[in-house]
Amino acid sequence: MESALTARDRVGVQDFVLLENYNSEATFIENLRRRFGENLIYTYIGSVLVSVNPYKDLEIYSKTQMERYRGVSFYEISPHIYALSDNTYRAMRTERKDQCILISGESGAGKTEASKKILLYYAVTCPTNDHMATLGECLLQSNPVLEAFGNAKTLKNDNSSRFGKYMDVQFDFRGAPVGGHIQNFLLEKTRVVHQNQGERNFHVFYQLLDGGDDDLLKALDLQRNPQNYNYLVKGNCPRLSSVSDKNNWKVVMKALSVIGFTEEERVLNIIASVLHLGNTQFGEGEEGETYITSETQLNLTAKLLGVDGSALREALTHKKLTAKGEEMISPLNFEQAVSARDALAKSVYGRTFTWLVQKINQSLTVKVHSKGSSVIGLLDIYGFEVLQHNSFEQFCINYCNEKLQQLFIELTLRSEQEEYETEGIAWETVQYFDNKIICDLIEEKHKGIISILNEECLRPGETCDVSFLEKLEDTLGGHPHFVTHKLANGKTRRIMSREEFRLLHYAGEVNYNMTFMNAFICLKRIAATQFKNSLMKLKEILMSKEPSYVRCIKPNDAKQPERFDEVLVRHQVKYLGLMENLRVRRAGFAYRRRFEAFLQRYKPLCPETWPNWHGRLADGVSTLVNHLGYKEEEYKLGRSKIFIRFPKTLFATEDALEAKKPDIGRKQCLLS
Ligand code: AOV
Ligand code: MG
Repeated sequence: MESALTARDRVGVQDFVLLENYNSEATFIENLRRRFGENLIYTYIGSVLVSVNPYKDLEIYSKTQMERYRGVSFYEISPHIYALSDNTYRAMRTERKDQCILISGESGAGKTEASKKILLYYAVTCPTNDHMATLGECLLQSNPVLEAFGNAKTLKNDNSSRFGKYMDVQFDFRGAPVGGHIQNFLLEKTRVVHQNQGERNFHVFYQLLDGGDDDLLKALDLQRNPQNYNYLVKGNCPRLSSVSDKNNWKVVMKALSVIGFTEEERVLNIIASVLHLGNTQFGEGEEGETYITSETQLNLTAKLLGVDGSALREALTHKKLTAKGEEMISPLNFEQAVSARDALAKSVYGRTFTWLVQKINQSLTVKVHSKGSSVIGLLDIYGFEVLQHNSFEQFCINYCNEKLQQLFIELTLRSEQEEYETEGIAWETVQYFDNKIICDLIEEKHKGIISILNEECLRPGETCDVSFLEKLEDTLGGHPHFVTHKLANGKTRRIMSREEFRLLHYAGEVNYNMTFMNAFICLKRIAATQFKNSLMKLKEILMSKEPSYVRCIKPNDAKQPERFDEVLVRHQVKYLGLMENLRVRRAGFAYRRRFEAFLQRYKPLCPETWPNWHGRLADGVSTLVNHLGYKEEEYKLGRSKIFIRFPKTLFATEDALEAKKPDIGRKQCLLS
């Protein structure tokens, strides 16, 4: 008893539902902090896994560790991403139901790392299918490739995902992975031509310059130093201290060959052409016409892109208009030519990325169809982010996070409610913030921001920023989550400029700047609608599966180990709704377990259930808890599960078990 309490004090509880004072945020955070201090980065809220980014390598992901978690029940062993992976896998196998794992948290909280650990767990521990021995390897190797092309250093994260990713892993009837499919969501293409101070372009550019051999660079007419390229200098950050671009280049090239990719040359030409495009300069003639200053540069870019030089020149300096059924060519001025060049670079890069995803998907296609196969889906999106200047892309990223939070709210509440209902247990409502109101604000038909954006872009005229903002004000003024410089009393809010609107997201306030939004709005009108539709579709896919959650928390903004910034953590605990999650979980009952599992674990404590109980399971549990002296208000028996109201009841039972079997030491597991 004594030593158990000490352990509990030192390392906290492994499941928040076991906290005595579960309504106290301070206790919640203290539990996280204690565990973090002991390198115990994982804690449960029931079946939800909370993970705090350690910002250092922990020795907890080895093959030996994987073996520890294989086939072991959640509560028998300390919390881990492997436990969640294993549990999900077993649920898929035993219940024959598709599963999904939803990973959320802000930028830098550890989502991508978590998703990689899950994939690694499956690749290593699942049986292999003879026909598809390499599939696990292909699944794993898709990561370095997609990260090279889709991740970049931002101020928040040195390896920030700049695209959303949903990956299905398909298993055959024996539980061997046999196929996979990746769906990518809106890549942040602006980064190709512009980076904020302290940020970088996508990793692949630097990897190629640092890691490509001399002959390759010569063939692509590239120089080693990234500072020579306009598209790589904007952030003033050519190197990363945390990783070696050179080594990663090797990793990416190897990964491409494992995947069976045969078109490296094409991809490299395109990457190089983007850099050359960035260095293409324009001059202004006497009559205001725009021309390209270096023909050699132009021809080189055209060659790499596989297009005709004069066609490229035309595309960069002229635009095609159709008036009254007739095509007209009109020259672009200097600024327009620069925008056309940047738009081309972004488009070429974006399409290459999508094409790469398609190629990877081909290598993951199920080649041997088997009956009774099921799927585990993994969602790893870009985290919520607030930058100094937030544009269309941040709007989409934050909208995506908003949707995911909504799904979490809907499903956790719904599943809890359903559980109490199916088990026939009375349900107590828990108050929580439902962010549906913000999702509606963005996506509702006719009056959501995306709809208004669409309407505005259909109107004739070149600029739509002012009228767009006015229209937003007309339609949404007074909405509790939408703010502009205009106050309800007709006065103006001084701290906001006339060019921005603010959304009060679930995770914080973000000002979106119209001058940044606008440059892309009409170009990306279709993108916004497509993005909205793809999120709707994604939601349907996820809703059809049994969800598990990983809620990632970022312990500090400095990307440092051992630092637990309470203010920052408290903010995340708040907006992720973890306290509400816990209250819902505890609404009435802290702990629940299926009859057979409960009996199996505690049957040594009662002579009538030991060594085996032969009657109805419910009667066995009833006999057992009567023997243990559970009082009526302490527990309830549902149809298939026992619900225990207070943690102390369970602790007492655990203590009794330990006293009975001191050598097993299972108690320690329950606590840490
Ligand atoms: P994110 O995916 O949540 O951010 P990452 O998974 O990329 O965040 O994590 C950021 C960095 O934190 C990693 O590059 C690691 O250095 C470190 N890290 C995260 N999890 C662990 C772990 N379990 N063990 C050790 N180090 C870890 V973003 O994609 O920016 O939203 O958009
Ligand atoms: Mg990520």
